[in-house]
Amino acid sequence: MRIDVVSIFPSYFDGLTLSLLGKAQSAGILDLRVRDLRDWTFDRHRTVDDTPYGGGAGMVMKPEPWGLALDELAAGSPRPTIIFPSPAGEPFTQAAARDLATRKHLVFGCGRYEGIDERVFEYAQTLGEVRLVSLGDYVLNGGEVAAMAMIEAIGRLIPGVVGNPESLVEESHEDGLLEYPSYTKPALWRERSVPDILLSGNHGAIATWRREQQIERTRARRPDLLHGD
Ligand code: 6GU
Repeated sequence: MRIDVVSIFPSYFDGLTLSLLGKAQSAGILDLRVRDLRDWTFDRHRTVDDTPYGGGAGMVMKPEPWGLALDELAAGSPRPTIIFPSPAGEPFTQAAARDLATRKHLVFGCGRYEGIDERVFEYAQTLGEVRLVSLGDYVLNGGEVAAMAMIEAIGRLIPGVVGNPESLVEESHEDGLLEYPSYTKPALWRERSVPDILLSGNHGAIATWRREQQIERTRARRPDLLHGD
């Protein structure tokens, strides 16, 4: 998979060279390219923002650098998926990550300030499938941290990135429930013991207990997941 990122703070993404996604890049499974939006500006100050038409607080990202960036990154790619992280977008979920992990080419456009000129989103639809995607109901200063979270969630679902594919199955959200609790040695630690059932060797009973734990935790912490609301 190829992933292009456009940002005015490309060094945010340095962390993605670490760990699993770094290995995936060295192995040629993931081709991640981070670009500075200012590379598509031509004035002395490399200006990417301007005041909003109609007035109001803050600044808006100018359309011209975005248009040139998207033209260059989409060139030769048959309709890439173009993702703009935005608190006004659709929710990013594990199902969305699974879907996006099947794409050949993703482009992340990271906005800052009060956002990007609305015409950029319209224009981007002429080049690919455009998605505005939100991490949740809170506000970040820009799309960078959100894009990194999405790239990590998507990247680990690309076949070959996570060494043992079974470890992808029994995780929170993969089956619509939160994950069951995990324990390791020692069996007694600071007067706290591991649940007896896990030491019983009865794999059927362990599977049943884990499922009960998943349901109980989901009821307590995320009842919305059980009721479909
Ligand atoms: Cl995707 N972007 C920004 N700027 N803030 C957010 C977000 C995204 N998701 C939640 N808050």
